[in-house]
Amino acid sequence: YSYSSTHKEQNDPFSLVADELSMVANRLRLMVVTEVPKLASAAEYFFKMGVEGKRFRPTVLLLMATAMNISILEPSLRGPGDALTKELRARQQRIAEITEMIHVASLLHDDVLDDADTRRGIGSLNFVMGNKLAVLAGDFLLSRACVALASLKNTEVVSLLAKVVEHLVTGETMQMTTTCEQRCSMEYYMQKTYYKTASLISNSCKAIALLGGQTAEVAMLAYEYGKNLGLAYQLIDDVLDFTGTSASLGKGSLSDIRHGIITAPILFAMEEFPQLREVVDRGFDDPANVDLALDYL
Ligand code: GRG
Repeated sequence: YSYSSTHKEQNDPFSLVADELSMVANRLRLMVVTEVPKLASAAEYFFKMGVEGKRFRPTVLLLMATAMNISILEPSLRGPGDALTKELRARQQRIAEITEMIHVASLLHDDVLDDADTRRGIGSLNFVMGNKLAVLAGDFLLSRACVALASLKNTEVVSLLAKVVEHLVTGETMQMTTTCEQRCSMEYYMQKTYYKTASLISNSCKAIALLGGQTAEVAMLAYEYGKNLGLAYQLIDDVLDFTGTSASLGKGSLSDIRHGIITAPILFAMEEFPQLREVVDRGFDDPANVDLALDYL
């Protein structure tokens, strides 16, 4: 990574972390090595080249690390070559890897819960290897993530990311609520979205700050930034589910509504058309009801 950005980097900030992202990808592949062949092929499934997804979380985390480390290091310490920078940065890279591993574990379990058959443009792991192995592979990734987390020997960071797993489970459970009375409010949606999506991003941003030796105040700002970014990311994801194509999404569109998941576009439409509430209350097991709801969007 470079401290004096070139013209190319000014136009494309992602190129600042491009090399590091491939290092993260390589390390992730090594982190899931196991001698049990079946488990090995399940665990490495979404870390293989070409199906690594958008890598949004590691990209954000490494860019945040780049921005923060410049601001705390004395000018004499700046530069990729010195020992302090390298050590600090290596620990922040571990957070990028652990975060991506927790994310992939949650995708594996999510696809089992939703009975989804595609992910990242290929067959989901449950579709290809079955539900049982997909659940076990998710558990295995979580365990490897925990071991990597513990090796950082920072109890605050361990608690932050351990709590995220509880949040993922909580958000997913909140999503299972069926009555419109409970779930058809923006407040409920935002809380669920924080747990399901933003908590991982916000807490890992905070971890980057803490491992970078930033003050508690800066760590809190990093958390707030990650929270808002995570909420925005999910809102966009929700809209894309209605507007995207199978090719751009890597899975079928309209999958949220078909799974009965109430997302922001429906909540906004409901504000304008209160009669949509009745349609939502009927549930979306009947495809005709999905079509009816789509008419309001
Ligand atoms: C045991 C870790 C664990 C979780 C269990 C299933 C579950 C509880 C949580 C699911 C959480 C989930 C899938 C939230 C959705 C977050 C989201 C926006 C996913 C899509 O992220 P992208 O678009 O995916 O960044 P890629 O494929 O690009 O990485």
